[in-house]
Formats: sequence, structure tokens, C-alpha cells
Amino acid sequence: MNEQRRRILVAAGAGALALRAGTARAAEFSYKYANNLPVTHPMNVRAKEMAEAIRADTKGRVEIQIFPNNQLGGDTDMLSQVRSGGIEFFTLSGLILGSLVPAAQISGIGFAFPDYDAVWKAMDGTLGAHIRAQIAKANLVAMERIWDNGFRHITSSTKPIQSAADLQGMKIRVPPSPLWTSMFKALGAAPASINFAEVYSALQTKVVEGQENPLAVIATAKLYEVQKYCSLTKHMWDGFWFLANKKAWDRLPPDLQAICAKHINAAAAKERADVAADNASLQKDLAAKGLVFNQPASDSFREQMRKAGFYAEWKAKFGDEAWALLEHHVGKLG
Ligand code: X2X
Repeated sequence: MNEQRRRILVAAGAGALALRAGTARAAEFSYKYANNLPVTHPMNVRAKEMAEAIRADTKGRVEIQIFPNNQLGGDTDMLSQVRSGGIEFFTLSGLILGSLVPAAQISGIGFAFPDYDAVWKAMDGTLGAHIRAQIAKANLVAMERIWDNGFRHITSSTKPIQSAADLQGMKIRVPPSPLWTSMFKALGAAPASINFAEVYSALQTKVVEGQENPLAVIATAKLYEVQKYCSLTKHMWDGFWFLANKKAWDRLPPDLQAICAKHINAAAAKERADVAADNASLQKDLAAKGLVFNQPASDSFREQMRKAGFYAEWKAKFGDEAWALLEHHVGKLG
């Protein structure tokens, strides 16, 4: 390259740098966080505050861009992206992570957790630690505090679910996860694995009659527009692990890691409080929008799952040690 041309290139480069410095300085670490929920869900509301706090506390060195509502693909796709490094952060139900980390499904065992008190003791305690250690083996980093999705209930366009008998042969959407499919088969239903990105249209076009989710999801994703009944089965609890691609996480110097972890876990705590409040108050709003509620007793569902061998099968899959960690927090199962 001749000297003149080199000088021009150097000058042009310096100009571009100056321009960038004059406007917003590019962050040293610009990371993407993707998820499957609408922007109005507490998870996205708190994540936005979290990203702002991280930018402020790292003096602009870490910038987290949020891609809500399956903008970057459905859960199965986003899981591939966080593994490859296409996205750096992703929140995912432990059960959907189950295709990669089977142990992460244990928190979704049907009717295991009676209430939030038991959930947080287990998930912030020994059971959560066990699950995070298994996730780490898959080269993903799970932040310490799991975010809340909530206790799940069944909705349908055709009928209220009063007992397990009403689930026989019912075409119901479940998230892609071995445990979810196994549980609804044990209950006698005909489950179809569908990513959340396609749930609204699957219900609208009647590919499936029903689905199951916590009230905060039913409300923010407007599932009440395409469902008529909501049966408060409270059949399982579900939460979202805040996952990081391991290489991307390891690229952050320790002081920046500490700031990120602090704000991510603090946002999780706030999101848990929001979701608990929403799940307590949303029934009234959803009823006003036309959803018809009923409250079935849990006995018939538990009995059906026991008879189908669901608890025995999954105890054998998870192993005695993990099962004991769960039972320590919730009592004898099955
Ligand atoms: O896919 C679902 O139903 C949802 C939104 O609850 C999860 O992410 C597990």
C-alpha cells in the first residue's frame, strides 16, 4: 500500500472513532437478552430496569439489549442461540431446558409445591443449587435467583376442567419438555408440544382446545381472547432460569460480573413480588374479560398421575438423591 493511501485510511479511521466518541460511546460489552414473554409481563418490566441499572453502575461498559416476545425465535431456537453465543442471555423454564439438562425439570413435578414459601425455600436452597450445578455442566451459567412464572392453571375453549375425567383425550398444548408431555399423558390428555410463540394462534385456529399457564401469562399474552374457561388446577409451579452463555459470561471481568449478577438477582426478587401480586389479583380482571373460572379439588389429578406411575417413573429418572432434595422441602410425593 502506498504511503498516501495509508495516511488517508488512518485519517478516515480516526474520523470514524471521533464520530463515535462524540455521539453515544459504544459499550465495551454489548449483550443481547432474549425471552418469550410480552413486554407488559413483570419479567420484561423488571428486566428493563435491570438493564438500565447495569448500564449506570458499569458506567456504560455493559449494555444489555432486550428482545422480548419471541422476537429472536421460539424457545427451542433461543436455547440454541444462547448455547452458540448468538445471544448472551436468555430466560427459560427449567422444564424446557429439560431437553438439554434433564435434572432441571424436577421443580415442575405435578402438585409438588403447595405454596410460594416452599418454592423459594427449595429453589433458593439446596434444590436450586443442585439444578444450577447440572446446568453448569451444559456450559450455561444460571444466575442464583430463579425468576417466577407462577403456579399453572388449565384454560380451554370447550369446557371447564372439574376433575381428571375432564382431561381424558383433551387436546392440550404443553411447552416442549419431556416432563410436561409425560405429565399430561399420565393425566390421560393428548398433549401437543408447541413453543409459546405459536400458542395464541394454535388456540385461535383450534389446533388445540386448551393450554395451561399462570394468570400473569394468560393476561399479558391475551389468551383470554381465545379461551373461555380457566380451571384453577394449580397443577405445578414454574420458573425461569436467567441463563448466560458461558464464554460471554467469562469474558466479563470479575467486577462487571459482580455488578451484573447483583442487578439480575435483585430484579428477580422484584419480579417475584410482582407476579405473586398479579396472580392474586388477576382473576377478577380476567373474569371481567369473560373468562369463566372454577376451582377443582386436586385429588383426582394426583390419583390419576399416581396410578399411571408418573411419580415412580420420574423418581427413578431424577435419582434418589435429587428426589430427596425435593421431598425435603415438600414432603413425601407420589
Ligand atoms: O411456554 C409457556 O407456556 C410459558 C410462557 O409459560 C413458558 O415459558 C414455560
